[in-house]
Amino acid sequence: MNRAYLSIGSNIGDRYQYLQEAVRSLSAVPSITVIKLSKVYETDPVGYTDQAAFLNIAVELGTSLSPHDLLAVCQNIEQELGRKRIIRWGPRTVDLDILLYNDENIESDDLVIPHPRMEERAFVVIPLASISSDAALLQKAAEFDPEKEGIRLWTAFDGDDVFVHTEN
Ligand code: GSY
Repeated sequence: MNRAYLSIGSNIGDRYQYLQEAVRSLSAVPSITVIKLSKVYETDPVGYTDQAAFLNIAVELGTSLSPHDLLAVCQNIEQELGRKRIIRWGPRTVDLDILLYNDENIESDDLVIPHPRMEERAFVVIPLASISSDAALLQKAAEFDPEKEGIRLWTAFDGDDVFVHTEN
C-alpha cells in the first residue's frame, strides 16, 4: 500500500462542507483509505491576498493508485465540487493538492512531488506536521509563528470537530 499526503483547502461558500465532501469522496474510492485527518485550520490567503480566508486540512491516505491516477481522482473531485479556475491563485470551492507520495520524487508536466512550495507554506506545513511523525517536518512547523502566519485552529459551529480522527 502506498502512503500519500494531501492538502485540501476551500475559501468559497460553505468551506467546511466542501472539505467534508472532498474527504467523503476520497473515502468512496475503493482503492483509497483515509488514514488520518488533521484538525481544521482557518488560514489567511497566501499569494493572491485579496480573497477570503481558507479552511485547510491535511489528509493521510493509503492507496493502490499510482501518483497520476491519484491526481486524476483529486481533479475529478475538484470538478464535481464545482471548482472553476477563474483567477490563478484565486478563490476556489475546493482544492486538493498531493504533497507527498511515499518518498518519491516526481517531476512531470502535470505533477511535481513533493509539492514544490509546500515547505514555505505554513497553511500546508502546520496541518501536515500535526498528522506526521517526520522530524524534519515537525521542525519546520515549529519554525512558523501561527499568529504571524495567520493560521488559527477552527472548529465547526457546535464547537466539535466532526471529522473522525483515526489514529494508527
Ligand atoms: O494552494 C492551495 C490554494 N491556496 C491557498 C490555501 O489553500 N490556503 C491559503 N491560506 N492560501 C492559499 N493560497 C492558495 S493559491
